[in-house]
Amino acid sequence: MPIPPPTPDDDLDVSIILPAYDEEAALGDDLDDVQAAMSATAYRYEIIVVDDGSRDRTAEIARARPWVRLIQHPFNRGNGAARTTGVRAARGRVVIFTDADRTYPNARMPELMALMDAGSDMVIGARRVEAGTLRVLRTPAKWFIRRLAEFMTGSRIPDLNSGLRAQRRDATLRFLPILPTTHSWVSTITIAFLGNGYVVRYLPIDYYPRVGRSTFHPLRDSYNYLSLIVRTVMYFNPLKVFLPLALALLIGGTAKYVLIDILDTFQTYGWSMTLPPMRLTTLALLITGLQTAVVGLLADLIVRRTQL
Ligand SMILES: Nc1nc2c(ncn2[C@@H]2O[C@H](COP(=O)(O)OP(=O)(O)OP(=O)(O)O)[C@@H](O)[C@H]2O)c(=O)[nH]1
Ligand SMILES: [Mg+2]
Repeated sequence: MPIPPPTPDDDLDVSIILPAYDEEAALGDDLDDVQAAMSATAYRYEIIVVDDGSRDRTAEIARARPWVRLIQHPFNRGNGAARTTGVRAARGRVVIFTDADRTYPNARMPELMALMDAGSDMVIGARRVEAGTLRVLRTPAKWFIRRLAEFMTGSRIPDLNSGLRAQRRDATLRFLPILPTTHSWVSTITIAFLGNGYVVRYLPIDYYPRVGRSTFHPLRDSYNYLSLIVRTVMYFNPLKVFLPLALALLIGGTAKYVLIDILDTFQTYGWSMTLPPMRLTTLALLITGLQTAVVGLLADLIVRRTQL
């Protein structure tokens, strides 16, 4: 049964968003899978394709399906920008994301919704295996960022940047201003939810090799990845990194003064009642430690004051 186009004040249960950039090889099959899975449920839903400035037949394939809402970026703005556009346009109280490259089991979407209805704020399809393009490069990088995010949020994260996920739209809107236009959008929103006390659950899923050309670029995406690390540290809980760092520098400086500066001086010139002057490196360690602590406290203050 074709879905009537949503009216402005239409309150739907869920909006399924597919960001798509040159995905003519896969988009049609993904859309049909999503439609087959969701039309078998009682949910009131819409399917949104955000065409991110594709140069191939991506838009045409979406238009060929009247039950798809097609939103187009005039030029390529990035995977994250496409997701932000989708969330802004969505009318569902929940938004579900999936990629348009046949890599995710879209038939599992009703299970994501069931877990949302059971009181989750976000449900992530946790991939059992990594099958992404150039996975030898990506696996260690992904492992490090996942462990950093686990340390920062104090929670176990089986999969940080899975593209198949469901999340509350109202909570997502809160964080849109800090979300990047790049691939790091999904990792950042996961950390934002975990860092602000939302309930995040995981659903183990399979992950399939991509259909169509990948635009993963090791250098560009490694840079984005580094900025993700900085953002992860600075946005949600800076003290968790700055304080241990400051303490290490202060303890290191103090230890050096006692065990090297003082002992060295006394061994050379004999014991005296006055403490010897600090050496330059000791001073540098202690001052850097103090500065790191102050920067950490300031960053924490800013995070707390601007808590979204
Ligand atoms: N790469 C890329 N994907 C985009 C962009 N805009 C939208 N997308 C879509 O975002 C989704 C995820 O992007 P992918 O390139 O598949 O990212 P990935 O899954 O990490 O990488 P692969 O292993 O190559 O599939 C896909 O549906 C893309 O079509 C963009 O500017 N660049
Ligand atoms: Mg992909």
